[in-house]
Amino acid sequence: MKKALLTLTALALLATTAQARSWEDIKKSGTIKIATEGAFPPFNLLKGKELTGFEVDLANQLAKQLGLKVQWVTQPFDSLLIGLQQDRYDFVIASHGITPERAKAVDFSNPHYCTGGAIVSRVGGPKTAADLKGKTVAVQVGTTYLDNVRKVPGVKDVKTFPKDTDAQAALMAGRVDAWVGDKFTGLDLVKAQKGKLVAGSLLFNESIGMAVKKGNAGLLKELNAALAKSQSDGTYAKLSGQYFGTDVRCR
Ligand code: LYS
Repeated sequence: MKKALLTLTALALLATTAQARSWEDIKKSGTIKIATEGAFPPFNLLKGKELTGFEVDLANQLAKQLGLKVQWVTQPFDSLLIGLQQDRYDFVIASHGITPERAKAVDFSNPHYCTGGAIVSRVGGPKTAADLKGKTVAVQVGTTYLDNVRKVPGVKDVKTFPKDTDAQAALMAGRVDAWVGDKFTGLDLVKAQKGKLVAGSLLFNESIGMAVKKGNAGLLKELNAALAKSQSDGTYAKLSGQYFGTDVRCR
């Protein structure tokens, strides 16, 4: 926790320096540089050289609408917002929950989907927050899952992993009692491990947004406008249906 807080403080400081590319600069160049994690199915996943997922398709559609080509960058989840501060790309779409701490360091778009953090365990394992008492829980580092599991009273140990898939593997291998992660990821995981894993209850809800460098209001306005259009003209609903069988926009 201490480390996460320090990192965010450092980010807030950095936010006041270096210049982000303005909307005019991006438009003139014809290409927008977007960063994601590439290790978070079904939202963003790098398979070989192919980047897929709901957020990847959505961002590609938004860029197309804005008349821009896309250059993708993938890097570990916990360094994505730092890279944004260093002007390594124009925005991040990587399932970041909109939290007050993060909002001190970056500016968030209107939410591009709504979700929650859910508990998954092996059959017979903990299913509710109360069940987590005395248990060991696996989560990805730098996430809202970590922050929220820490708030559950009586949890014995929280083990952090660089990637969400590593945290899931720890659950499957029996090294922890439960995994806390995205509810849609959890559903896919339980389906893939049919009969071995069970979905427990939701620990918290969150709105997910795209992040731009603090103060990059021009780019934020364009992204919000493109998202609103996609949500009103049926593009978003169609894409969401393909990935989730339901419309995941915030309501
Ligand atoms: N939604 C969670 C968060 O905001 C996790 C997102 C990405 C996990 N690979 O921290």
